[in-house]
Amino acid sequence: MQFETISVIGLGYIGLPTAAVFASRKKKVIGVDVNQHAVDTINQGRIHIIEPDLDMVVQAAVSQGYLRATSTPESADAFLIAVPTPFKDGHHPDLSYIEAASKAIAPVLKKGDLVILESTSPVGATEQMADWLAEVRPDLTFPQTHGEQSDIRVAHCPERVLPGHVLRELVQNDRVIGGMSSKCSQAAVGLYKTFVQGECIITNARTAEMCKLTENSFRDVNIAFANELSMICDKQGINVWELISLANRHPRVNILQPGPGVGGHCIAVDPWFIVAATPAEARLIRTAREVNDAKPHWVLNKVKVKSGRFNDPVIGCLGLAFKANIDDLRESPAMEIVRDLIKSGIGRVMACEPNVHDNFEEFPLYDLNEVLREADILLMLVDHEEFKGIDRESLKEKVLIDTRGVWR
Ligand code: SAJ
Repeated sequence: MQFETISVIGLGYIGLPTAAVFASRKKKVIGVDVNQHAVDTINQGRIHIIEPDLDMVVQAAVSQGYLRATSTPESADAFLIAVPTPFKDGHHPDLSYIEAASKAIAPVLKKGDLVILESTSPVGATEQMADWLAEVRPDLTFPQTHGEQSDIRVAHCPERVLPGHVLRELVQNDRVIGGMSSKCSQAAVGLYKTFVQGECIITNARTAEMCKLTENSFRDVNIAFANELSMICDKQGINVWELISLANRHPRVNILQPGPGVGGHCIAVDPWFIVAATPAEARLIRTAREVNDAKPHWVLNKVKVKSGRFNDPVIGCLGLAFKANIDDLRESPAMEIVRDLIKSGIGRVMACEPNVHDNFEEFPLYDLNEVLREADILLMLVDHEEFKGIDRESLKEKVLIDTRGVWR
């Protein structure tokens, strides 16, 4: 099957790199986004998100005429939907972006087209998407009613790239391909083989959906274990970092690292999709979410206790991003802690985030040296490279609270 033109719906952290990589393989790519600013920026050969090297790939793709962005879907041979799937009240998945995207592309579909859902989705979302497409296009046949004979092929192929390493992981990672029929899967493999060097492994759509949720829940549960250990060790007077490195010398033990909590828009969200669908069974997965969500409050309490001996302490907070060496503040536990500290009024808060430069107005940011000079209490929240070089000797007089093990 030949895919001359590929349309990517949603030009965010996943859609834009995917569109750019297809374009770099000399495919004609039409990127679609409801955000006019994103569309205009991309059409100027620039990017509206931060991801290493992506600017160069997009610049080349646009200037060579392979990538173009628009806010209105156009005809193509394959459509990839990469829109957000957040949760709404009660941690239930919100599929409204997928619904809007499917209804937007349905009018331009033609016989033989392939539609792929890439967004992380609860089990059943791909079938739901196919139903939305079929509602708008009763003149075409879909796999849920016509199986292998369907006019339109539909598959779920979840993205699994790590922010900060997206361009490499897009190409090198293995890819799970969950078609709604075997012809759907084969078509999707054909498309991804344009650039994927990893293996493309075929399964059905529901298993592919669950696979992505499982990967992120696995990580969440394991981080929760580390976070729980850190709180146990604190009570027992044991250095958790030393403990974990010792336990990890066992050939079958591999504990992750504790932190101030779990952030980002994936690991803190996706496990809830499993819990929402099977609440009675997903007890461990729910508890892990609760343990990780409670960790920022535990850290805040630690600061309050340590502040007790000062009158009006200066509290230096190192890092705001959701993990090291990025600028992404979404769902960041460090942000939550700093906000709550400011609200608590227990002292003067000086926050430092070397990766955020402009357009940050929520509270003042300070230079690292200024924070190191003035703080009575130093709270390490993100293990950015800049903080690893801090001279420990110069901190002798300060109270240190290290949520990341930088000063282990
Ligand atoms: N974290 C810890 N301790 C650790 C590892 C991570 O506290 O030992 C924290 C981080 O500080 C951060 C959060 O967990 O706050 C998540 O960071 P991460 O690096 O584990 O993951 P993300 O959210 O950047 O990307 C994840 C990846 N999933 C897995 O590794 C299973 C990525 O491959 C997915 O594509 C991505 O979610 C996604 O889009 O779903």
